[in-house]
Amino acid sequence: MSTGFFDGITKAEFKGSNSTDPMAFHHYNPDEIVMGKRMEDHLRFAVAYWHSFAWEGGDPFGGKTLDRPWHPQDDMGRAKMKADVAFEMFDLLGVPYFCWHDADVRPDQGNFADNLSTLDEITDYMMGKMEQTGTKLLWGTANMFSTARFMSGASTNPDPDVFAFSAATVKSCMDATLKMGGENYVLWGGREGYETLLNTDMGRELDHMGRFLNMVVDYKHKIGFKGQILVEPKPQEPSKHQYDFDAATCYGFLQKYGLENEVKLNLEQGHAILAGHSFEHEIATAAALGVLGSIDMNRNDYQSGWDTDQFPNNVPEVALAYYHILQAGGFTQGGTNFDAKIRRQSIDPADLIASHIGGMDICARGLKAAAAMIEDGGLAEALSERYAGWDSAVAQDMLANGTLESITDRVLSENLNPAPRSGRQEILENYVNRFV
Ligand code: XUL
Ligand code: CO
Repeated sequence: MSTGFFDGITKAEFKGSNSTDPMAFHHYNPDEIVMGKRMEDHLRFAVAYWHSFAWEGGDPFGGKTLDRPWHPQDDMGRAKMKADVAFEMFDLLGVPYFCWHDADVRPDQGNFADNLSTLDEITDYMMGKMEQTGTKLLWGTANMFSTARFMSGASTNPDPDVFAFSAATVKSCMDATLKMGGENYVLWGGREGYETLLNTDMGRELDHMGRFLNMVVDYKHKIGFKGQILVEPKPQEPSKHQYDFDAATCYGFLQKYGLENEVKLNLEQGHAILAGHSFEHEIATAAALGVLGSIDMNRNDYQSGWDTDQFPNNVPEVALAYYHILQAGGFTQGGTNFDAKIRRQSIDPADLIASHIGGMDICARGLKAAAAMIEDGGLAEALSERYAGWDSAVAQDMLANGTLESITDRVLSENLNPAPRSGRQEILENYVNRFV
C-alpha cells in the first residue's frame, strides 16, 4: 500500500550507461557478477534513516526546509508514518539494508522507561515492514549526542549518572538490533571528546570509555549477538577533539583496553578527509591492523572543514576505496551505508531517490574499476616487484634473526651500497587512470 509520498516515482531499474533516465541506474546492476559475486552482495548498500527521514533540513543559520508529513517527530503515529515512507523508499531503490539510531525511529519522550517502550513498539512495527519488503538491518546505534543530557559526553561524561543512562541506552539499542537480525552494532562517539582541557581529565575519560566498550562486548557475548561491534573514527565535530580521531588512534585505544580482537571499525569517507587522510588510507590502515569492519559512504567538501555528508560523486576516490576493501577480502558482515544527505534546497521527494541512485551508481563504477584493476593485477605486480628484495633468504633471515651488530657486520663484509630506485608514482597513477 503506497503512502503517496513518492507519488509518480516507480521502482528504480538498471537501464545501462546509454540511458538518460535520471531515475534509473546506469551502472548499478545488482545481479551483475563482479569477481565471482553479485554486485549487490559485494556492495551491501544501506540507507541511513537519520539523514533521509529524521533530518529536517536545518543548518547553523536556519531551520527546517524539508516539508515532511511525519514532522514533528514527537508522536508514535508520525513515527510509523515515517517508517512507512522509509520502507517504501528502500523498496523503490532496491537497497538490501538500512541503519538507524534509536532517536531516528522512535519519538523522544525524554525519560528512559518511555524511550524503551517506544523503541520496542516502533522496532516491532519496522520488523513487520522488513518481513514484507525483505529489507534487512545492517546496523543499529544509539544517538548519545543530540540532547543536552549528552552535551559533556556519554561514557566519558563527568557525571556517573550519564554514564549509567548511556549504558542502559546502548543495552536497549543492542537488544533492538539483535531482535531485528542486525548484522553489526555501531558506536560513534559523538560527544566522546572535549572542548577544553581546562575542564577535562582525559586519562579518566579514556578509561571510562574503555570500560564502557568492554561492557558492550561482554553484553554482546551474553545475548549471543553474532554481529560485529564497530566504532566509527572521526577527528572533530561535534567535539573539538574527538577521542576516536582516526583508524590508527582507534586501534591504539582498542589495544590498550584489550578489545582489538573484539571490535572493528566503521570508516567514513568524510571523517577520513576531516582527519587529513584519504578514504583509502583509513581503509588500508584498518585492513593492515585487522579491524576493517564496514564503511559509511559519502563525500566531504574539501574546502569547508566541517562534515558535509554529501553523496559520493568521485569515481576515482571510490574506486581506490573499494580496491582496498576487495584486496582485504571484501565485506563479510559490513556493507556500504550511505551516511549522506541531500542538500537543504533539495526539497522534493524525487531528490531523496535520485541522490541514492547517483550514489549507488558511483559505488558500482568504483567497484567495477577496482575489480578490473585487481583482475589485471598491475598494482599488485608493481608492489611485489618493489618489495621483491625481501623474498630472499638473506633478507628474511635478517628480519627474523638479525641484530644491529650482525647486520652491521654484513653491511661491512658485503660492502652494501644500495642504489636508489624509482617509486614510479606517476606511472602507477597513470595506470589507475586507465580504469576509472
Ligand atoms: C556522524 C556520523 C554518524 C554515525 C552514526 O558524523 O557519521 O551518523 O555514522 O552515529
Ligand atoms: Co557515519
